[in-house]
Amino acid sequence: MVLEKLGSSLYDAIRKVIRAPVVDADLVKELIRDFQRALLQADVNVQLVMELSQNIEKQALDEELPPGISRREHVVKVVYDALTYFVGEKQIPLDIRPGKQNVLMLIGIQGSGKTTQGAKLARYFQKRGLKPALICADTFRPGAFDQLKQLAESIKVDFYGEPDSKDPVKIARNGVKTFSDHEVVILDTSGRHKEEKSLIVEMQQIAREVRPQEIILVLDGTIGQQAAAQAAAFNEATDVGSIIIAKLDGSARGGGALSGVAATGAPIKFIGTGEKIEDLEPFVPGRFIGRLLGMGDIESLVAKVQEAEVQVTERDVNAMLSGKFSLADMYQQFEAMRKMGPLQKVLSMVPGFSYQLPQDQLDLAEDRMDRWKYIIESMTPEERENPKILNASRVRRIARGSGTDERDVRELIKQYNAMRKMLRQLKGRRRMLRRMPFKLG
Ligand SMILES: Nc1nc2c(ncn2[C@@H]2O[C@H](COP(=O)(O)OP(=O)(O)O)[C@@H](O)[C@H]2O)c(=O)[nH]1
Ligand SMILES: [Mg+2]
Repeated sequence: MVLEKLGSSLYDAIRKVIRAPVVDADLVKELIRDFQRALLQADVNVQLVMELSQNIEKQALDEELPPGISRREHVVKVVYDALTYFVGEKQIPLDIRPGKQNVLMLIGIQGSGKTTQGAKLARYFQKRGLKPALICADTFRPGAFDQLKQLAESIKVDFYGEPDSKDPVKIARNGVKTFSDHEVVILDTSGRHKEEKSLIVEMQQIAREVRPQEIILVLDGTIGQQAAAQAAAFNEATDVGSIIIAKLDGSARGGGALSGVAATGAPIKFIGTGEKIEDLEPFVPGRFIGRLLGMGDIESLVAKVQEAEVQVTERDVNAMLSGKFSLADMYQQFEAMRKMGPLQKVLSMVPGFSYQLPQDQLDLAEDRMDRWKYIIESMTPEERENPKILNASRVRRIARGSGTDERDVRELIKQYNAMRKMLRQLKGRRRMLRRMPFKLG
């Protein structure tokens, strides 16, 4: 199977955006192609990939930028959202019914971290007031019994095993019976190698025997591209209910883990972040994506974009007042205004500035915003930046394109000129105010 490291190819794609001097439509399209390729190569469902990439393209290109946010930041945020959606929007807890016996069966290849995560899980639920127990059904690995027994003793969790038995199905059955009054019964199994037929059969027999509440696949977060194949093999043999990614401490980005998720469709519920028994954390999708993309500060970037989506910053108002005010800016201001209230309120955010705009102008702006938006949308970027070039034939074309009247288009231009003039006046007035030796209210 030809599988690329999903994580790293996505990372490369994102890097392109981060490094590019200009983020334009072409670059966004290229990014989306990279994104599709990466996901398809990881055997992600074609329909899901198409859905995701359509969303990304639509949002990255069509959505108006929140004030103060660059196209670049916006694109990163959109991709981030898509990936977050992909690994799950929020953390999904392990559903334990208190007061009842819940059997959790751990599967995964040898060395992936099953035994360690099993003990960590026991500790995790013990700290939350539940009664856990550990069962060693690994009769293959020498020392498996002692390893889990010692871990169980170190956290004072009840343990069951049969050191001399070679029958894991029987051990599992006896253990589950022994712990009938325990709430979280964690069953550790042998790993060996994923392609070993007898392992698969053994796993299926144990599952059939004890009917676990949930089968948890433990994946090694450092294995990269093998994760998808491994996860797929286990998922074919059993019903993988959730995933724990172990060894996500250190430098592992866990890109393979994402393909593991893709291969099984099962959610990641925990990550192992160290060898110690306390090193288990509920999986937080956002944090994982940040790590996957190799962007430590992605969460603050996302927070910044989210904030800007509902707030017009003082900087934007200043930029608007500084004279460079295009139709594109006007459009953006309309968008922002709708989200936060009237323009008067926007302007009132500028310190030391109190000027009442004529109310009829504000009303007019708000009433006709929708029509104006259609009109501006029908313009070329050049026309938006430099409305002076709007001659009669352009006005005709825009009116037709936006489903409005030529009169509406001319009215918009007139309104735009009026606003620009007004803003220039405000700017002069503000400068004057600043020169005053004392504050004028
Ligand atoms: N750094 C790190 N090492 C881990 C983690 N989980 C397990 N290990 C180590 O990985 C090795 C294999 O773990 P083990 O639980 O025995 O794997 P099993 O064969 O699947 O049961 C051991 O040396 C563990 O200490 C983890 O989250 N981080
Ligand atoms: Mg083990």
